[in-house]
Amino acid sequence: MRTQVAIIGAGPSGLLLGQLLYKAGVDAVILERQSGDYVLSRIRAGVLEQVTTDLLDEAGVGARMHAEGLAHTGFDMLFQETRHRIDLHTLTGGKQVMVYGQTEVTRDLMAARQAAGLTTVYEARNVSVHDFDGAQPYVLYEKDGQQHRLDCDFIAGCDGFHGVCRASVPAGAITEFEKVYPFGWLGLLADTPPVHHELIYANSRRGFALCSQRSATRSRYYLQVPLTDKAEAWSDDAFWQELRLRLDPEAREILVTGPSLEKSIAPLRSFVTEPMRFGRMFLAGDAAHIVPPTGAKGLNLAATDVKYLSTAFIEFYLERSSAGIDHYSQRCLQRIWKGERFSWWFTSLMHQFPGEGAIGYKLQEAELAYLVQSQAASTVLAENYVGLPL
Ligand code: RFL
Ligand code: PHB
Repeated sequence: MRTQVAIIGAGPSGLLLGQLLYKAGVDAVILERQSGDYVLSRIRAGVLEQVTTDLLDEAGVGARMHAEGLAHTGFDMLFQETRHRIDLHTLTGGKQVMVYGQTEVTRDLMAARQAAGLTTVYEARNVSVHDFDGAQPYVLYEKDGQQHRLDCDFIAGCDGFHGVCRASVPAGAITEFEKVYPFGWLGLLADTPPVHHELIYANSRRGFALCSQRSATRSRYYLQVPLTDKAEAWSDDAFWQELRLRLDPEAREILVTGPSLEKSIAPLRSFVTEPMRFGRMFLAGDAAHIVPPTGAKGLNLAATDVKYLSTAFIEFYLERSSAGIDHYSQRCLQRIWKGERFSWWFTSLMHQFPGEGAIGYKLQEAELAYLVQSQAASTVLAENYVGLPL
């Protein structure tokens, strides 16, 4: 088989890239290790920046998001048992975010790809990437016990943090920057009405908590937990009880609990790869960088990588220009480091760090008080949360 762009990974990065290329008439094949159902079963991001919603519109997959997504013009910061609203709309001159689950974004992209009759090979095993430092790269994979070869002009590594593309780059050609946080997030999804119509980010002395949502009847909650905890060891009752203890009296009172649909623990990490281009192979999304989820930036950074990468490929094929390709890594990394900085800062402010002790809380509480009292400080938070301009 031959294609122009071989995309490894059918998460949101790979699917969005495939859709944008298809719209421009560039041919791509996607190889995905898992089944489509498995990809849809992973519960992840919930908050989309306008840059991302614009891109989904450009890809022609925004209709259901506009119909079912929830536009949010603010969120609450909770500390010392009191909530303070960050008015995104006022602080940023009219911007907002969209609460629409990554699962739904993925579902919409999968449906569009299927409707267009484009090739996605699910359950492609032992994918390996070859000769990307030369002019004729290719990909090998197994499907149903048979080996296949996919020849291409370019390889797009959209295969997430544990993918094969970054791992195939020779050690001397890549620099990795990493920070692993000493805790994880235990997430719970439930068909219960959200405790509040907007998100609540809570700094409690018991640890961070986040009240998010997927719709008016589906909630998503997170608790900071030690890395040694196992999701199976957390009963639903234990989760709800701990969440209540981290909320303010009003939220504690009105929180509606119910059986969990999903419960899982995600470790928190800051990670960046430089560069993001290796000859004819390009990394995009979680394959190249990870942020702790506190700032809701992961999927949004992935979407902007894909915007730059699709533009670069389209310029290459339609205008015979390699300028976009040559600048891809640098353009992405400028934006990524700003997202990394914000996510690290917001994580540091909102979580309890083992060993920090009483002075740790006191300093956080002073910064939080300043943040909600100073319009300048609130504006910095709001501006980063809604997303920096491209
Ligand atoms: P993905 O989603 O990991 O997809 C990669 C795909 O590649 C496949 N793959 C392979 N395929 C073939 N061969 C191989 N060798 C392969 N190895 C891997 C995988 O099966 C998979 O299907 O990466 P992508 O597409 O770059 O998307 C990135 C996002 O998933 C991620 O950044 C976000 O989920 C992060 N994130 C959030 N981002 C936001 O913008 N807003 C949020 O509110 C937000 N909340 C979150 C989050 C991530 C979380 N977790 C679980 C880490 C909340 C959480 C809890
Ligand atoms: C989510 O709804 O999953 C979510 C929302 C905001 C975040 C992280 C995750 O910062």
